[in-house]
Amino acid sequence: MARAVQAARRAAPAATNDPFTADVVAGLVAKPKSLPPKYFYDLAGSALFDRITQLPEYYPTRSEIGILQANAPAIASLFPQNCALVEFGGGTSRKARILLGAAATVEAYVPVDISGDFLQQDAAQLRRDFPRVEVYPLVEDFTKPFALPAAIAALPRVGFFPGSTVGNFEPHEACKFLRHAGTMLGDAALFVIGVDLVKDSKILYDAYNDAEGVTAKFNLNLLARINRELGANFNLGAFEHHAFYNTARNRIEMHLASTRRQKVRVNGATVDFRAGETIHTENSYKYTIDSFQALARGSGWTPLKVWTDGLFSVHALVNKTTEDR
Ligand code: AVJ
Repeated sequence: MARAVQAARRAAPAATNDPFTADVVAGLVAKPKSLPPKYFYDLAGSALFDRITQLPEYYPTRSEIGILQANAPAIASLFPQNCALVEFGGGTSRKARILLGAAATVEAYVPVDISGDFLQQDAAQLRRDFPRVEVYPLVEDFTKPFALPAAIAALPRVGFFPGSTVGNFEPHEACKFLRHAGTMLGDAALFVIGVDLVKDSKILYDAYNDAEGVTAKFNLNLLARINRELGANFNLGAFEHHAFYNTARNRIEMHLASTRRQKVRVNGATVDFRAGETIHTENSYKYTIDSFQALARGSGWTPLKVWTDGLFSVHALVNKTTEDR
């Protein structure tokens, strides 16, 4: 964010029409305290996430890329001719490139991301690398309904939602998201979704508690971002990264735990913390192949095919009205 904008925000608090401010304040006055994980990805957070994807303990990115590379022709063979590929959360097109390389008739690519920082830059490089593909970047929060560009109105659509980002939703929210996506992508739509699998809890624990501490930095950067953008005074030394696997609910939980009793000023409000009190910053739900297919069926999609390496899964779903593919 531009320095002038930061200064203006500091001078004039309570800009409640800004969703970031409103969500942060609401999350910190709630009991228990929580913050939405979509706000992890400012410039610093995106760079930290990129480091996470390269950690030895963090298998999901490597697994998913391996699955996509090994099965790209099979996945692309399910695409309708001359389709538009719509990626939810397409901050970097690294994974979409694998599909674009294998699907020769894709006419348009629409990356949708809450942060515009990388979108435009990445779009320019994509246009050079795939001259046959029209690129229409959309800066939108895909957890809320949004409109697709008019330019792709006449094309059949393929949704792409990699990274197991679907695991950030509560299962009932994932259902709502899948239904919205079905309406938006239309009757002939295919949906390719990456989903992390339930597995040995030690492997899951280590993936979110890396030895180098990058995941801790990524989690704490949320407080640093709130300090930077909302002029808050979180003491980053007085909060700790806590991540654990909740076996009963099949999810990794990330929290920031206050190491002591303290008060924090945020946008004109004072937030009290008890010693040990946490801010719940992320859920990362894990599914079995069956449990995800059941969720998809209950959300208006028919499972068509699934590819897995035993750690991660990539599902192809088809919008229910077109089962005769
Ligand atoms: C991008 C949501 C899939 O849950 O594994 C990585 C984010 N958080 N390490 C995940 C994340 C901590 C990631 N997703």
